[in-house]
Amino acid sequence: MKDRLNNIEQETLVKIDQAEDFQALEKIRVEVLGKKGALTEILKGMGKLSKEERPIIGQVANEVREKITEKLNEKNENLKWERLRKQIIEESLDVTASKNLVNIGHRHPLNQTMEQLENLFRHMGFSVIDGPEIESVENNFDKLNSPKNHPSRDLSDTFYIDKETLLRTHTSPVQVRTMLSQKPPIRMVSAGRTFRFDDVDDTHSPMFYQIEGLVVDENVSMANLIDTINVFIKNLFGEEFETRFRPHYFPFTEPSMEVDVSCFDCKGEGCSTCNHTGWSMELLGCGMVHPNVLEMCGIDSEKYTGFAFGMGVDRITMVKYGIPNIRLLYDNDKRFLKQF
Ligand code: 2NL
Repeated sequence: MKDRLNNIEQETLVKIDQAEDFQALEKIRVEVLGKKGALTEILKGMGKLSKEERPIIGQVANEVREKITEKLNEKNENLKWERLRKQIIEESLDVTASKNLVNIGHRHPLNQTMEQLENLFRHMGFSVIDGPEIESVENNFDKLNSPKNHPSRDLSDTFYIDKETLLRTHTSPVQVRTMLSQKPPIRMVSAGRTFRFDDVDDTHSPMFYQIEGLVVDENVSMANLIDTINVFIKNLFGEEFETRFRPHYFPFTEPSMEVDVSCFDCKGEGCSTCNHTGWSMELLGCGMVHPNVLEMCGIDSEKYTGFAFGMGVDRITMVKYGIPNIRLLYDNDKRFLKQF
């Protein structure tokens, strides 16, 4: 009887070890410990044993049942962990798999130029100020000393909303607003959209971008203006670029100048792009702020002087990258834009 019990124990423990799933394990349990199980049958038959044998065999049978039960529980735990491990592997997400799903773009070349200039001027101690694109005639023309009969005021050149309101034709009204709301010293730049009633051609668009700067303080001179412009041109284009200042006329500055920069193709040697002059023409305009403008903006022109400058972001971007046609900047064709 003892041998029988030991055999059952050995066989069952091996079977449990080899069981591959919960069903197999349950089958083994029923076969040994179930109502008609091998061990149960032996326990049932204990009555037939002699008085001496009964406690010995009973003890061995109980030990065998305990060992098997313990082994069944252990295997059950192992199968549970195995099931969980498989589930984790099957249900896990590879979060690195989205590599090519999102098409990430980049800044438009016009915004790149504007941000580069804004950052440069920030480093030079200027603040960067924004203003509205819908402006008053007063801020856009009157306070900038623009003559009442100036052609740029014409209905055919400016988008009017009503008699007193228009789409700003330059970013200068932001400077006007700054002078009206702040006391000198003022050092500021403003960049953004401007609008003129122009037909589209290779160099014109009815909506375009400008960046303008203004400095007002005591003892501000032409020398300060020329140095500031030389610093930013060299930073924007490269140290090897030279500037040339020519007299010009703007109603809001006196004296006024236009600035040329060394040709981008030949760096000043002379080539067909620059008509053999060595210069890239009319890249920006500047001058000393007209005393009338200072006075109309509430600044004492006896005590303070100032300089201002302005340029077309489109033109600067086109010269810098050799873009021949302004339309390319507004078509939003990704094949073109992704080159920059
Ligand atoms: C150009 C020339 C310029 C200014 C803009 C300005 C603003 C105030 C007072 C005086 Cl509030 N001047 N701005 C001055 C000179 C030139 O722009 O060619 N822009 C595209």
